[in-house]
Amino acid sequence: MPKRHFRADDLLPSEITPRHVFEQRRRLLKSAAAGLAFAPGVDALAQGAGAQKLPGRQSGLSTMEKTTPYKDVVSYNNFYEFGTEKDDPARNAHTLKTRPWTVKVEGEVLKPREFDIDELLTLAPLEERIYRLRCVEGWSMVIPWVGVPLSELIRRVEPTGNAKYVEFVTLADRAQMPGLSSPVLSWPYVEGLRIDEANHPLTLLTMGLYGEVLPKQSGAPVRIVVPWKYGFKSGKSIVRIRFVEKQPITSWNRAAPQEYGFYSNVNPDVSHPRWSQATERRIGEDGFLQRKRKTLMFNGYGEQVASLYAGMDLKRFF
Ligand SMILES: Nc1nc2c(c(=O)[nH]1)N[C@H]1C(S)=C(S)[C@@H](COP(=O)(O)O)O[C@H]1N2
Ligand SMILES: [Mo]
Repeated sequence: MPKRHFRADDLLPSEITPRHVFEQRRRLLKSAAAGLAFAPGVDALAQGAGAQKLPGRQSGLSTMEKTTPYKDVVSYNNFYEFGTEKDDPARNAHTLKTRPWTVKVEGEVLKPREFDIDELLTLAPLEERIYRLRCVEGWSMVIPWVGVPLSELIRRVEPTGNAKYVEFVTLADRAQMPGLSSPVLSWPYVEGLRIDEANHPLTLLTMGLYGEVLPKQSGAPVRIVVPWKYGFKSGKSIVRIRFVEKQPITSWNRAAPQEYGFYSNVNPDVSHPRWSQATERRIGEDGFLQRKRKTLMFNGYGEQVASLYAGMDLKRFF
């Protein structure tokens, strides 16, 4: 049987749950079989003591694709605040202090306020959503994230009519983040979405993965996950969310405007100036015989998000 790429929209929720439960059971069995192999690995290095559980109810928005092994999810990261090599964040992020933690929400809102991390965990019932994440560099993973729709936060601060965009600002503390001494990007790391993208039900305010609180290298204690955009739109370790009228200047856009546009929707038809975006390498299944996967428009989430861009020339607004 030819392999196919499952998409969230191919599936009825009733088909998803049993398979997912099955996979989770298999995961547990595997980790049990591996004994303590999980515990003292790379993750433990960055995380300190054993990770705290953070289960979420399974979401019908999950993909049915095979999830990327946990060890790969926590050892192959982009988090330039902790270095630019893929294994730097797992080695260096242990210095990040994730509690206490607050996220300040401000700008064009009627109710500006701070949210404590514990409040973010109770904004709505936590959901586990298995989403693809595709990096602009051409690799991808499938990760069971745990979080709540970002719209749950947005609703509570009551954006004004001037709130056209949302800017996400990451922690920038030299004492905790050795990567800030490099000028590879302008710090703090800034990302942004149009308000309708931010309010889209797929946009997840994320506090965990694989049923645990986020490992530090994955953007603890809170990050955004926007599954139809290249990974860099999913800002990590967020401390400020600003509602603004003008399109924010994001860190990657500032660093290389011809290479990284504001929209950054996964789009196999728009090449990065230095490489094609037509295919991707799924982390964890690399191997000699592994063929590359075709990258899907909007990372496979077109059914849900294409309407956001109706009438827009996505080659111009890349
Ligand atoms: N603060 C911050 N957020 C960030 C980045 C970063 O360097 N700093 N890298 C981005 C990029 S390029 C990608 S691909 C994803 C990677 O997420 P992961 O390491 O959890 O897979 O995080 C994004 N969020
Ligand atoms: Mo990325």
